[in-house]
Amino acid sequence: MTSLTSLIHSTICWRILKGVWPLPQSFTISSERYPLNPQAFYFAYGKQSAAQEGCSVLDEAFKRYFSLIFPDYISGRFYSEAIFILYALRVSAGQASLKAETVWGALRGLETFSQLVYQEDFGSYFVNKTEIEDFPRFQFRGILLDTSRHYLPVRAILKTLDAMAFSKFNVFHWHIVDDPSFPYQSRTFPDLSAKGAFHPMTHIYTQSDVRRVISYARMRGIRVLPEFDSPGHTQSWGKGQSDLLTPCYRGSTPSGTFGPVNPALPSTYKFMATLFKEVSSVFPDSYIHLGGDEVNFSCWKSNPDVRAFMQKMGFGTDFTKLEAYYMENIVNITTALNKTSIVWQDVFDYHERIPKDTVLHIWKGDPASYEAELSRITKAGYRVLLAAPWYINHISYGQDWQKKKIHIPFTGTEEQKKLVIGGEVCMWGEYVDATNLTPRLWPRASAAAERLWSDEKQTSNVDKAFPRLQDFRCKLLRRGIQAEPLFVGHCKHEYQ
Ligand code: CP6
Repeated sequence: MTSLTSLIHSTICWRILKGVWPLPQSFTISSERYPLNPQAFYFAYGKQSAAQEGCSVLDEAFKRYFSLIFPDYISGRFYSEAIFILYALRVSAGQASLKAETVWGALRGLETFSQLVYQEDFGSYFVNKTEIEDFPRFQFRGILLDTSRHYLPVRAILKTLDAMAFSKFNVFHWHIVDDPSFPYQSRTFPDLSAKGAFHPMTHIYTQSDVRRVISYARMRGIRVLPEFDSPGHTQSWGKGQSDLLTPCYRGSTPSGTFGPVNPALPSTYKFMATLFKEVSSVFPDSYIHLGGDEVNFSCWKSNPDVRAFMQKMGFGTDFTKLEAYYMENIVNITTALNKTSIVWQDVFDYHERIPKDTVLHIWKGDPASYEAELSRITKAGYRVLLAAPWYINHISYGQDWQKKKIHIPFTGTEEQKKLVIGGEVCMWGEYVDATNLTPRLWPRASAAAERLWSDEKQTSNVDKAFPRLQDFRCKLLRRGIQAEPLFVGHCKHEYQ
């Protein structure tokens, strides 16, 4: 088997390899190429395959990938049968086989296959003799979208899910509500969106919208992780749920403004238990994100009832104890609902009495500080998710995609290393809505996707990655994703 690096350099494989993103873990590709005739091409389930026709995930994927592979081909017949480890892909004369243990592995393999097919100048399709065995480096490869700072129409979310599948992302972290607006239409508390959304009819996600997003994501092998961030970041919640937020005081009288969720009232926990019961049934994923970040203590400090509660609980004047108490209660609520909690790193920083299966999400700081945090959290035995290196909403002049290829830092034992479950690209929404979401995400997020999928040694050289990413970006354009250019150049099929 030829080594991967020499393959990247060999001219034979140049055009083929340069379009496959993220790079498979092992790869042999030959100069022998086969023409593909869309009229004769079909997918079929292997005789030995456990999945057969009727498996909706793969039946639907075969249809999608047929059109992705043959973009110009219109009147094709489609056989809803097909062939095909995570996945092994072998392309030989007259037949390609894809083997996977799970339908999700088969989806990733279909994606790779679709990226291997290319078109000559006169339009005919080719694929080269190829053997691939592939698996992801991390199990959790996410993108966060923030639908509270700006409402994102469902179609913008679906488009993002399409593009996520092209880069092999598998988690959509839906930061659905926050201070500015509450667009989630709750069945049990309809006032939350009726009063807390930017608009009660047009700027909300109905139950059917949410179901549509979840099923669209599932068909592409993407889980939907909902975040209901509290006790901070909850200003919009207060509009539709009275007595939930803490009244702030000026001196001895309420000032008319409100702070974080009121942790001193039993009604708060009753409300949260009911809300999370609903959320855990609407979102089938085993994870729920509970937030817990950036709690400002000044309002709690100003409120005499909160201070009295602190005394009663023996917290003294340590407000981190109060926050810890609150988060513990919320985590217990979701644990009782059989869900695994994910919380922002702040929760670990306050205290270490959270259940050991809670996942900590690192979002703060420069490489030195998140590396230290990574080391502390894994030393305590918790699993972590890394978001800090990939703030995609931050932009700077030049080729800043290269920064997204950041080396994943690590100082610690092998045991600690295994606790890093993956990473996430965060698109905070202060300056992003449907007009600029796609070009800001793509192809920059793809750089992070490759870090999360591929072998780091094989893919860390940015000069070598550049032409592959440029080609991948053209592929995104060809597939209708308005991905921004990396640098000077052109695509054979420009965006229209
Ligand atoms: N919103 C929420 C945000 C941020 C966080 N939580 C945030 C803060 C600072 C930066 C990036 C994001 N906008 N709810 C922190 C997780 Cl630099």
